[in-house]
Amino acid sequence: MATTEHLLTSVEMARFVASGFHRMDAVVPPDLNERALAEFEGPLPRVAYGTPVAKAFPEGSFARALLEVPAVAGALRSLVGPDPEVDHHFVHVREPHEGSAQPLHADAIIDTRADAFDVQLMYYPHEVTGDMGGTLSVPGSHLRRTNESDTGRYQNLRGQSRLTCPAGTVVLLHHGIWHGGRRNDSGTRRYMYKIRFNPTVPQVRTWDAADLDDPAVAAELSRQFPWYETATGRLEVYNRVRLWRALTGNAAFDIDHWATRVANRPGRSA
Ligand SMILES: O=C(O)CCC(=O)C(=O)O
Repeated sequence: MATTEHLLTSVEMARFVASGFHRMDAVVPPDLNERALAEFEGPLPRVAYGTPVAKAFPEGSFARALLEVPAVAGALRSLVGPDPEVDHHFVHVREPHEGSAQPLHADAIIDTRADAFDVQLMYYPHEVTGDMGGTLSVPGSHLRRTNESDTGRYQNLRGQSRLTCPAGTVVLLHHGIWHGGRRNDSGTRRYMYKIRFNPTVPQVRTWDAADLDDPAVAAELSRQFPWYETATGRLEVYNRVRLWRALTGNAAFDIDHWATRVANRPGRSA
């Protein structure tokens, strides 16, 4: 897959670590979007959990073509590394005037990994307007580990984002982000194709790390989101530092002493 020219920078990776998503508007060309809409009318090919991408999506298949869009290939490789496995894939449909929304959730059980994550690709083959049930997500929620729909009773968090986008938009998300399909009040079916990827290599410097020492990296990792209260947001900065240490292989990285302070246990080795 053509990736080298489209790898994310360290600043973009840090933005992902802080926000939990990387959005690419209209990166998929119109002919592939049309093909997608036709494909989504039928059943998707069955993919067993943990199938390598090349086997899950053979040459010539729609999904392979989607993953070979250069911007998608580069961003995916930056986030999950080379040769990921497909966990599962699914077409999520919000029916016209369906009358209800999905509760806010994360896609799986509590996941305590601090040094690895899965990536979820969400692809929208047509324009999604404000009344079409765009996916709701909460930026910066991905490292606040929850169990499935334990967050389902939360309504309208400050800073939440209800996606509207042009056709051909792809969003790559950390598996832990709180999200949910919204109510479709329009007369048009809304499609979203999701693929979850599992890494098969350590996710260490898998992007273009030439700008690793750019001060904008720490600025991104320090970013606050509106649903945090000041003190609550500190936990997210700490969680990001732990993930950034793992992603860069730099066990000394810190912001405002948060990770150093809580690891300080003089005279104890384990
Ligand atoms: O339909 C959507 O926008 C989101 C659906 C989804 O991601 C889910 O059910 O986990």
